[in-house]
Order: sequence, then C-alpha cells, then structure tokens
Amino acid sequence: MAVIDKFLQNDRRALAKVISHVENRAEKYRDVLARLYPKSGKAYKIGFTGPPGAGKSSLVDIIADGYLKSGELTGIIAVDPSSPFTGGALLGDRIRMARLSNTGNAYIRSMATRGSGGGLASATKDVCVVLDAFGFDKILIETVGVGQVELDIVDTADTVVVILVPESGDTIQAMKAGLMEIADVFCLNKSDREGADRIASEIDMMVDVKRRMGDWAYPVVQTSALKGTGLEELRTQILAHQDFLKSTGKFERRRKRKLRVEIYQHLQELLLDEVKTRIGDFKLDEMVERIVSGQSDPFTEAERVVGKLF
Ligand SMILES: Nc1nc2c(ncn2[C@@H]2O[C@H](COP(=O)(O)OP(=O)(O)OP(=O)(O)O)[C@@H](O)[C@H]2O)c(=O)[nH]1
Ligand SMILES: [Mg+2]
Repeated sequence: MAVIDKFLQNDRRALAKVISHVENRAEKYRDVLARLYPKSGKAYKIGFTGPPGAGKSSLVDIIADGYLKSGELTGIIAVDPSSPFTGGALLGDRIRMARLSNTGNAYIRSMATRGSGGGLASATKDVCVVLDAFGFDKILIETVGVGQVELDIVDTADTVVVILVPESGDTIQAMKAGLMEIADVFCLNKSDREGADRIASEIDMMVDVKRRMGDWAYPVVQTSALKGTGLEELRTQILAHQDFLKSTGKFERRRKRKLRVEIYQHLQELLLDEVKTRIGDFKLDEMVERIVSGQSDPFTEAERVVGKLF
C-alpha cells in the first residue's frame, strides 16, 4: 500500500488518509492497523471531558500550545463536533488550527458521533494508534461527558481530566454521568465566575472518598481559560499523574489490562463476522421455525451454531 509507505516517511497527507481509512473502517483497515501497531506505544494520551460548554476546547488548545512550544508533536481528537458551542466540525478545526502555535507540529481531527454509536470508542482508539505510530508525543482527546459512549472514549486516555464549572448542580450531574469515577485530575474552569471557591471545596469533599481508596491525590485545580489563571497548575498536575503512573508501574498494568479487554473485543467482532458470513449455512429461518413451533429455543440454536463452527 503506497499510502502507508508515504505515511512512514512522515507525509502529512498520507496521515490524513490513513486516519480516514481507519475511522471509516474502510477495506482492510485491520491490516493497516496491524502494520502500524508495532510503531505505536510512545504517545501519551490525555482525555478531557465534562459538560457542554465547560471550556474543554479552550483548555485543550492552551495545554496543546504548551506542548507545541516545547517542541512536542501534538494531536487533538475532538469527538462530538455536533456541539452547539463549536458549531460544526470543520469550521471548528480551522479556527483551532489558527489558534495553535504555527509550528506545523499540531494536528487536529474531529470525529463525528452521528450514527457511529458504540463503534466510536474503538475508532477513537484506533485513530490514536495511527497518530502514535506517526510519532505524535501527545494526543489530547476531547469529548462531552454525557453518557457511556463518552466514558468509553476517554477510557482510551492515560490521564483523564474532568472539567467542571462553578454552577450549582454541576457536580451532582457529573456524578450521575459517572465522571467522578473516571477522573484523575479535576479542573474547575471558569473560576473567574462567582462561587468557584465554594464549588471547588464541594468537589474536594466528594473526591476525598476516592483519595482514601487510592494512592493518587486526585487534585482539584481551579482554572480560567479566559483570564489565563491556574493553567500552569493544570499542566503540572497532568504531568504529575503521568509520573505517578509510570513510577508505580500502574502505566504498564493499565496498558496490559486494556489490551486484554481489546483482544476480547476483537475476538467478539471477528467471531460474529465469521458467524454472519456463514449464517446462511445454518439456515436461520429454520432455526426460528423450530423455536416458534416449540421444538427448540434460542439458546440451544445458538449453541448448535457454535458447535458446528468449532
Ligand atoms: N468566563 C469564562 N468563560 C470561558 C472560560 N473558558 C471558556 N469560556 C467560554 O465558554 C464557552 C465554551 O468554551 P469551549 O472551550 O468551546 O467549551 P467546550 O467545553 O469545548 O464546549 P463544547 O465542546 O461545545 O461542549 C466559550 O464562549 C468560551 O469563551 C473561562 O475560564 N471563563
Ligand atoms: Mg469543545
């Protein structure tokens, strides 16, 4: 595949093509990933999630800018471009590219949530593998934290930053959405607004439960992307978490745990594909008839299929 060769020679256009190929699950995308996989494993992935409009994009851009300025190749994957705040993926991307340091070391990619359902998390993970293999040092993943799909997406990240704002009920909502559990670093953005201290200590109290169970400090950082405050502290805490994971061996353990899950996911997909291509051999309609007429049941029929496959 010529495009892969170009990719391996650091060709940006080839990068974009390979990402689209993988994202769209185009023909033989698994072969492409298999070829690139051995080159991956060096990038550090940071997930940013939180309610709509919390300032995720603003903070991601600022954090990315810091990495870019220190010469790191930095990729941003924005999932959920249908957001009312950013108003469309492509326009958003162009504006954001212009905002970031003009070093040519940045890469921004939006991924559509529409119609992709549960496959979005694995597509995001695979796009990370592509960026990683290309040589990106940092990959920042932005997604609105509203449901299970989003939680699965940020699970790809090594460090998860949950961004909240000083609005009453926000912390409760975040807890309901499962954000408290997945957070490594809490960021209270828009701390230029009234009530920030109060909400910060509210979060602090809730996080105490988490702190007692683990050996990480789960810091709560107050930031204002608007005023430019707290950003250095946010950078420091993200790096501290990275150091914590690496020095305690948790990084390796997490990685292996995720790989085990991933192998199972692929097995499921591949086996189901195999069953689907051969289901004709098993005469699905006859199975249904047997069940309807009381001679069999769905469990027995499924077992029969598996028995014949192996
Ligand atoms: N007052 C204040 N406004 C902020 C701050 N950070 C971001 N904003 C504003 O909040 C709005 C949303 O910011 P975004 O960075 O787009 O937020 P987001 O979380 O990425 O939004 P979605 O991706 O649409 O969910 C914009 O109008 C920002 O200018 C902040 O620290 N203080
Ligand atoms: Mg955004």
